[in-house]
Amino acid sequence: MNRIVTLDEFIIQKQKDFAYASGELTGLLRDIGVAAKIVNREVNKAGLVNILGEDGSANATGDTVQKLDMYANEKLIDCLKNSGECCGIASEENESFIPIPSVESKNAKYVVVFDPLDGSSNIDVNVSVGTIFGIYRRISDVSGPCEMKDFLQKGTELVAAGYVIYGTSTILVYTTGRGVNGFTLDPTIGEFCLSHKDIKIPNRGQYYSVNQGYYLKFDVEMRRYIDYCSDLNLRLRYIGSMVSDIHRTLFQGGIFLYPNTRKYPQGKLRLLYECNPLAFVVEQAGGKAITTQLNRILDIEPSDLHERQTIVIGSPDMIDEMKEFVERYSVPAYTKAT
Ligand code: AMP
Ligand code: P6P
Repeated sequence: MNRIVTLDEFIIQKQKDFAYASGELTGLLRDIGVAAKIVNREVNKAGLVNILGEDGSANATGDTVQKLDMYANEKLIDCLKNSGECCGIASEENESFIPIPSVESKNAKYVVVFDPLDGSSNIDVNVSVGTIFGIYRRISDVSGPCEMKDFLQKGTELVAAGYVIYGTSTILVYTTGRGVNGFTLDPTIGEFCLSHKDIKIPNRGQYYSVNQGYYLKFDVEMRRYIDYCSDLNLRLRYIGSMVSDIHRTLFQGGIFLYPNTRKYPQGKLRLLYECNPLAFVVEQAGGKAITTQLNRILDIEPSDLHERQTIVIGSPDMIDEMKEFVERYSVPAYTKAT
């Protein structure tokens, strides 16, 4: 019987690979683990207390806010504010970034981006939802408060990234650029325990994941690739919760696509706190993550906290095949029908 390795033990162990490390990143990662446990507690009992449903407001990006969204957002912000290792936060739920005063953050050198509860429209029907996070080293002068440029960094600058999926079990998956590991929450001891060591995505899988309802609104090259997946008898799996769809893709192989549509000409998913962190994890597991224009997600220079991006992410061989379809069938923009 393998000895239990808790998330805290694992994080502390990994710090030893960096003799010069002060323990700041370790502290921040552990605080994210604590926040995940707090959010998990409420997600698991959401049906029993009055935090289901909508709170009637809209968030910074116009999406209807679920009560659990706001709860998760508040808990994550509280944990990071108290951490002392984070000097600023950017959340899907907040229009601008949240500087954490140096008296609390001891001139910390990290900023955190997160989607506190992705897929939250599924909460009321008991479908898995998730938290997505990314950690950057600040690039502004440490003597002052954090600045917008600390958050608008390319995904290649991420120091760490990961997600928590609140499903049949609660699993935290993260990377710091040296592989990907997964930790399952054991509620009997209240600890995330190492359950998926050194995760590697299969080179290809039997699933493709896309909202088929938008098929007729996709560009021709996307429709041709989706037809190809269907011709191969691949199985369509689309949960409508990005963390859940990516988690399945990571473990079983496959490809997830959210192309541009008329409603979302830039794509729907957010670059900073959805696409980049998940792209970092999937690339570290041996997968690929590109836009429908074939640009590497992690290389994109963000210009806005909430900018949207098209994304195709998953098994490397399947991404390569999809690229061939784009190269073969894409029509130059000036000839595309509006
Ligand atoms: P720190 O002094 O704690 O901010 O760590 C400095 C750098 O060492 C971090 O930015 C990481 O690149 C690396 N590092 C420190 N602690 C850890 C850890 N627990 N896991 C992975 N990398 C770490
Ligand atoms: P659609 C959830 O609202 C979300 O942001 C992602 O979690 C999910 O992948 C996507 O939107 C689903 O969008 O347009 O297919 O309902």
